[in-house]
Amino acid sequence: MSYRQRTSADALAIAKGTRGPVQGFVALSALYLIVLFLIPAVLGQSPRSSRRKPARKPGSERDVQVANRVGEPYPQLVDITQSTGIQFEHLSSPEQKFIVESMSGGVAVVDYDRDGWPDIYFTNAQTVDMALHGRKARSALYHNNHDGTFTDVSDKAGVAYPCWAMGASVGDYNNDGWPDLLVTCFGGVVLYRNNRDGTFSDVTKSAGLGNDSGWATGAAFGDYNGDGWADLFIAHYVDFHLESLPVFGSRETCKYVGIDVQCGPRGLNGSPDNLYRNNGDGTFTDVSQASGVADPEHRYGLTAVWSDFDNDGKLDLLVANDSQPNYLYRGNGAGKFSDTGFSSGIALDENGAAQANMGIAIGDYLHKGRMSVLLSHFDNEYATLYRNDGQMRFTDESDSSGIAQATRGYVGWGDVFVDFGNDGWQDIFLVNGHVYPQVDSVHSQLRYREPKLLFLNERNGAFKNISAKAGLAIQIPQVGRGLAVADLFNDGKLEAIVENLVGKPMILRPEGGPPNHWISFQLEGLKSNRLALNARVRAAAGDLLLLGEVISGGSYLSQNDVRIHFGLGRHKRVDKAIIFWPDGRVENLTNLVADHFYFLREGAGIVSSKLPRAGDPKRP
Ligand SMILES: [Ca+2]
Ligand SMILES: [Ca+2]
Ligand SMILES: [Ca+2]
Ligand SMILES: [Ca+2]
Repeated sequence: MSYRQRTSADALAIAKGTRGPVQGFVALSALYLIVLFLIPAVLGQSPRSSRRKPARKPGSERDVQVANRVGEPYPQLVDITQSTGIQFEHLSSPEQKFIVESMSGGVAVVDYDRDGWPDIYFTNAQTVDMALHGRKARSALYHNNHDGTFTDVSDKAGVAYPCWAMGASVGDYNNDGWPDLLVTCFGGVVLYRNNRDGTFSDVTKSAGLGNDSGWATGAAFGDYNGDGWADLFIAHYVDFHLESLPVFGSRETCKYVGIDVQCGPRGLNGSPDNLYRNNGDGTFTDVSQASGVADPEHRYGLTAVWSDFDNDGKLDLLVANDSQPNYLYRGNGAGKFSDTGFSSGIALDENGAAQANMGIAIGDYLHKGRMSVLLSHFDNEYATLYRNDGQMRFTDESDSSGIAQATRGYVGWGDVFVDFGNDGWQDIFLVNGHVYPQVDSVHSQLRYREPKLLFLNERNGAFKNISAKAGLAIQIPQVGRGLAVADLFNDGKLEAIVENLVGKPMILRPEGGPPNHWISFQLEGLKSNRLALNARVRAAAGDLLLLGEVISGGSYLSQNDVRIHFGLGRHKRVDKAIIFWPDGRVENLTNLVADHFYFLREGAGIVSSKLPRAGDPKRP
């Protein structure tokens, strides 16, 4: 069977079609759009309270500031790392002679102490030389001090030395309301149970995850069988062993543009993936084979994201495979999956080629009520933007959107759909950095350190490269890997946290954007999994029709803020919000005032709301 051929099962699914509640809402929401044209826009000042902002050095970057489609200035992304007090540095070997030294650097946002302020966990990895000498690398958990600074609490929390760490994802596997941390490692995974007192316990073995011993990369919690307990998928990359290290430059697959480089992934054996069902008693059972996601071809898995891509109410799973076709597993809601990678159009690019798929971003960048996908790739390729056309059909819009042209020549990793300007349209942000330090010695455009890329949503399916017009910080070349976004300072602006393979991270804060409004939702499941993973919010604010989802994992080995944040442009309220809980319950909320954080509990609607930085910082 050719890669392009549909299976009969896929054809049947397409023929049957589905019309989920989200699609129905699109029609309803069109009414809001009509109403909007009848109401003159009323511009107002944001009522957000003033706060001490992290220090910002004046620069000339404002001279090249760009405007969005309605003429508003796009914010400048300012490097505030120094003012946060974060001292973390990722270790790396200068020559990167082994692929296992090139892939680490995931960053997770997790409010581990539930004070309402996002904290940050940076993973770290030793070099092969360090490992051979019995030395470990120190990962770091930074507590958010509520004043723009962070404090390293790794030792007290007990999460400084999990393993040879790659990335981290957040879930609440025991449904106690306290987020737990899953660290992926070269050599399995570590599950840290949150002890509710600022400390974590390594429960990997007692939870039944101790047999996962491969090179784990992207991990994602999601309740695929709808029993209210978050299950866990873990992608594995290369079957790699320190006892039999492939020799640098030794064969054809260890050379690049004529120079000797590290070997892999091509030429090395891949490693299968695992799905673990949550038993609801603190343990997991390996159901990889029975569920159909075991990856019998041993593709080089890097990132995984759960979402309901065809809006049929059943959770699906997207797995990005380096240099090989991606998996898009369609779930039947009862524990079985079928791979629709090829029939959906997402396994390969539009030319039928498998790319070096690294990071996954999902977002509804066209306000269609469906989650589209962005995948980051290698330097001789380009980032692929797959527009979700419904019913598990995706169209490769990389060229027509302008993304392909602007991302060629870069090695992309962490990627997100993010609305830094709060105008209600999600832009695209990618971090880059080459795999081989040796490319600096080649007389070409290739460099080990690469700048980041920022694309403005043109609201018509196209994106405009504004990387040179959003401040100097993102133009500084680095060896980027992980990327997460979060409203770190609870002021309605989204920061980006970039973890680099080499040296310090970079935290970017949007400054000088338009006085747009926003809204933030934190969800708590009752019958659904407590962290409300894969719950969705559809919000209508005037002409804006927004879709957000609570997601575990994603980007590249990273974890975004689990709160759903919407930019609202000049709209001072959300006219209507529909909450789609994972267990199928649908709740409607109306007339929500903007510039507030809303806490929603399943079945109880709004439990509380608060203004930025106002009132009791404790969660309800
Ligand atoms: Ca916190
Ligand atoms: Ca927990
Ligand atoms: Ca489950
Ligand atoms: Ca589905």
